[in-house]
Amino acid sequence: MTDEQRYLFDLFGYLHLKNALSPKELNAASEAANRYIESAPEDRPPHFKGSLPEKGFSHGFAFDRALERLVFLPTVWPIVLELTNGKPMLVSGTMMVDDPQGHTKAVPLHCARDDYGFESARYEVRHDRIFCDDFVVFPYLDDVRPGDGGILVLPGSHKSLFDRPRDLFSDGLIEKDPPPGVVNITPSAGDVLIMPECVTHGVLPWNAADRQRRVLTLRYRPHHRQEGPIPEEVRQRLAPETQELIATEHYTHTKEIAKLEKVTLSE
Ligand SMILES: O=C(O)CCC(=O)C(=O)O
Repeated sequence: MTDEQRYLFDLFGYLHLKNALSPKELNAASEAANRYIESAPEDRPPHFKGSLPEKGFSHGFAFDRALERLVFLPTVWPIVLELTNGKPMLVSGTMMVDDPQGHTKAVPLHCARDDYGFESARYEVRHDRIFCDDFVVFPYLDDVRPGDGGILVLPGSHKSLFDRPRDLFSDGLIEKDPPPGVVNITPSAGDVLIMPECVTHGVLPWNAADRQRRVLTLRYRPHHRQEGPIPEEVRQRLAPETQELIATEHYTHTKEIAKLEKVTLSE
């Protein structure tokens, strides 16, 4: 993690990495995402559920190697290693799709602290490094432009020591112009957004008539936490490096992939 990234992530509670995917990585991931979205559910391998107008396509990261490679994006991997203190684990990787003819609804403001208690997600700085025990990496496969809608963030809220008053910000349901203090982030295709689960965030309704918003939701935790709900048949499809990434381990363990600055899928 660079000094600039550390400063911005600590200050705002999110990091917007522009062009984090190369054009080749983006094209391959985008084509694979379309194969998933456009396929008939009965033609897919087991556990790959989801169809428009729903928003979530389960285990999106595991559908195709082009999507699986995004869990080790070279521009993001050093950040995953820092935030997990060198103990990375991927918990899940759903693909979210907002679509002009499908899911377009707002998602109310939320964060792990609001939903599960103050102790549920940690954000700490120690030895000049940031540590998070629950954070999300969002690779964007489509452009989001001002006015389209999409993700909202309350910058700085990852450090809030007070509960958010429930009636603030239209009871948390923001369907039009974000109120002062709330920011609508508009990444372009190939950008990546990273945020801890304890930053307050939500989603505006999707307004673009000519585009979907396809985003992979890669959820990471330190490897001593509980493994994610990834069924055995889905695990078996993954490359050995990704199988190691999704495994839970003891506090004292060091994964082989965690020793690498760059991870390449071997199969
Ligand atoms: O970007 C999205 O559509 C959903 C993000 C979100 O609210 C979440 O992952 O908790």
